Amino acid sequence: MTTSTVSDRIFRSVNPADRTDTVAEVPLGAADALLDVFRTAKQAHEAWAATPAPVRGRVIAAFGRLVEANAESLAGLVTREVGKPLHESRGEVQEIVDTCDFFAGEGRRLYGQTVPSEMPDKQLFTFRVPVGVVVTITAGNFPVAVPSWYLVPALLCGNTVVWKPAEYAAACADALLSLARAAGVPAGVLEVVHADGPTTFEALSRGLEESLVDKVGFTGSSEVGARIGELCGRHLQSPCLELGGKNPMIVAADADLDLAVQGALFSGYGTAGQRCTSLGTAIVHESVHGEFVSRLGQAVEEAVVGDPRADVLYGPLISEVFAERFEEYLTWIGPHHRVSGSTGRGRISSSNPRKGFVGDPEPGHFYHPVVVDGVRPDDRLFLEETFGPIVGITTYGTLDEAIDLANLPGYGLSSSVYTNDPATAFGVRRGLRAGMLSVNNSTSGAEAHLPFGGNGRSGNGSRQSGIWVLDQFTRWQAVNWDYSGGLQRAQIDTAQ
Ligand code: UN1
Repeated sequence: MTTSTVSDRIFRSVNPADRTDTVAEVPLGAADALLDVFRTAKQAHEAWAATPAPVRGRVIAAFGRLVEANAESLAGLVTREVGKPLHESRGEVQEIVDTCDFFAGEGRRLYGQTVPSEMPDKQLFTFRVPVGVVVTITAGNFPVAVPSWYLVPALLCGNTVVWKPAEYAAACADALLSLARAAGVPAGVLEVVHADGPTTFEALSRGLEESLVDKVGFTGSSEVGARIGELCGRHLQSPCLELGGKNPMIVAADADLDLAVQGALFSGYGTAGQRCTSLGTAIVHESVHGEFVSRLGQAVEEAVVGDPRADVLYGPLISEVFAERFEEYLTWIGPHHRVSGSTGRGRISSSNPRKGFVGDPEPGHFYHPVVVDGVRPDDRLFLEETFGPIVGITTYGTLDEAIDLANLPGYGLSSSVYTNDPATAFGVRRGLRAGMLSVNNSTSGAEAHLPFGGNGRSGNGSRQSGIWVLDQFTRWQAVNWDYSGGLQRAQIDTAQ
């Protein structure tokens, strides 16, 4: 950020595992300062768009190589700043490398089409044109991988990018920016701004008004996503929205229950339940429900939680905000779901809060895993995204019932079904509104080159990753070239 973006407010990003280690102190920009950065990005756009796409692709390739070479320190920073276990942080960094691998090659494709004309001596073409300045606002749960899903394709397509990361992931953003600079991404082409939510919203609104912002990409809550969608809609823009999820897992009567429990453990409690793809509710066939509850209860009892530098299932929640919201859920659950043992119905959590804990739990935002059996369709736990280590369980009889339950919360991001029967798997595929479905795998862990995104409260149908995201960061331009020497009139001269 340029010095003009500095306001007098400093944000202190702290390690959520101990809440004393200061990871970064960043000045938060004022709206005027953000507008200055949008202008810088606007000015930089022409030259970057004129840079041949294969050359931009080489910059992306260099960026990927640098991220790979610095993977260990970047992963360590992710763990330190947002509390993700080191093995997951390494995976997150790998996701950037995969994204760069994919898009470096796209620099030599970025195909348009040649299209036949209705008329002789006329040729039609399509070209992909960069949209201009992309402003992307990202969350802290994937502080580097998910941002790379915006930055990498947007830059490759010839856009300039202003990235506003979550404040509590500021150091990760600055580290990624440094690697991008070292790889040859010029100043102005990619900028990071640090700001709070209201300031960002004000700057976005003015930036859209002054035609400084051509595309908004947002990953975060459905509520904020809806506000961004409204704002963009007023300027006839369609943002790329990647929002929340209440991701269902359907466990059919014929499911491999051990596999299903492993999937529930990973996607329900991995990342402390703070992925947009985290498991929300397991919808289990009534014939295997008792067995599933007992095996998941046991797995949860044995789970090791704690210091994210150790080999744990998950570490702390990312920050105060997440912890407060999760506390509120726990308080609500108290009177609504009675506690019972790990094999009965009701709320199950480790009886000894220190059991299986690595490190000192006192100062950090640590929470034990919770399983809530018997959630009903009108239950808050059934309907709302919790973003914490908690999984609800309910039962179904017929597949249609399971599909209705899975769609009921109104989200539509990820989903999974455990079955060995193709008719069940494809029946679920047809019936679910989710943008992503895993068969015999968990709701989390999408690969970096398939379309990622959701429907309903999970997004506006936009997709990230792979070739599909190119439609977010380019616009089609249609060209028709008439070399007949006469005026050929479409529809009129070709009418029979
Ligand atoms: C997110 O939580 O915002 O599929 C993204 C997954 C990861 C990405 C999650 N590859 O779980």
